[in-house]
This record gives sequence, structure tokens and C-alpha cells, in this order.
Amino acid sequence: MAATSVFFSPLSLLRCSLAIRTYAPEAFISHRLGRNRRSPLPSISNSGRCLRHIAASTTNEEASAKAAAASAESGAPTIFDKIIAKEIPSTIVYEDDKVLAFRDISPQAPVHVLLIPKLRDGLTELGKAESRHGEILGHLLYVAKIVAEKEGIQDGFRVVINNGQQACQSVYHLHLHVLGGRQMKWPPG
Ligand code: DGP
Repeated sequence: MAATSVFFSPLSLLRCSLAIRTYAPEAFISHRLGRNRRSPLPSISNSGRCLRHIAASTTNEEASAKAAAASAESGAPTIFDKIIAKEIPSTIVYEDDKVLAFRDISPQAPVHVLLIPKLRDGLTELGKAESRHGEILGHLLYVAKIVAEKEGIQDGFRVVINNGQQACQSVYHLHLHVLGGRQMKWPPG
């Protein structure tokens, strides 16, 4: 039923896009259309184009996640190692001896910060956690709260961990997304 309505009404097209990446609908749509993320949602006349863009970007995200998953077990360094080593630039918002927090290169909300352990120690994804990781996992959550306060979103923010290919994880170094600065939607896509 839902699939049928998606193809017949512009509102349903929007619903479709929300279902694809609901945790960041406006930012996601406008980002994919190359617009400012605070711009209005697409007009009715743009809905066909919107659907094509959304379908293409969803495919891209899933393809990226699949490619990343294929090499996840290799233990190879990721782009985050280069960010930790400051070999490539990032906008750092918080740092201590265990955790680095920096702005996501493709923000899905006005505030979108990634938190990573400086030492991966087998934590390619949350699903690899063992009891010895309890301290760093707890610290990451605590730092999420610190970052939310520093960014002024302490009254409403979301912490997301994409785990594995089906969740569209694209970098196999555990990371928390801290998102906020706009009204979040639920359920996530
Ligand atoms: P995930 O899909 O959960 O694996 O999220 C990975 C995030 O990493 C994604 O939102 C984009 C971000 N990202 C990837 N490469 C870079 C980079 O070089 N710099 C920054 N700042 N973020 C990156």
C-alpha cells in the first residue's frame, strides 16, 4: 500500500525520502539536491527529480556500505586514522587522550559531530565490543554529552551508531554521530 502511494503523490515522495534517511530528512534532501540545508523542501514540480536523486543516493550509500563491509575484517587503517594523526584536516570540536570529536564532512543536521576512540583496539564496529571495551564505550557516551553542551544542543540531540552493512556503516572505526540543531523525526530510516 505504502509503496503504491509513494509513486502517486508528491507528499508521498517526501514520505519516501523520509523513510530512506529519516534521522536527517531536510538536510538529506537538500544536501542531495545541492541546496543549502535550511532551504525549503522540493516543490511539486521537482518531485520526479527529487525521487531520482534520492534513489541514486540511496543506492550510493548502500554500495559504499557494501564496499566498506567487504574490507572491514582486514584491519586496514581507515580515513579516521588519518584524521587522528592530523594527516588530513578536520574541524575538531573536542579532544582528550582517548577520544576525538570532529564535524562530519557530510552533515545531516546543523550540528553533526563524529566521536571516535583514538585507539580502535578491534572496535571496527559496535558489534565487535568486548567487556574490556566498557570503559571507552562509556567515555564516548559521556563525551557525546559534553559535545552536545559545547554545541548548545543539550536540550535535544541524537546519538547514532550505524553498525554493519545493513545499517549503512561506511567507515570501520567505531564512531558515534551526535546530531542536533533541528527537530528530529522518528522513526529513523
Ligand atoms: P557511517 O555511515 O555511520 O559509517 O558514517 C561515516 C561518516 O564519516 C559519514 O557520515 C561521513 C563521515 N566521513 C567520511 N569521511 C570523512 C572525512 O574524511 N572527514 C570527515 N570529517 N568526515 C568523514
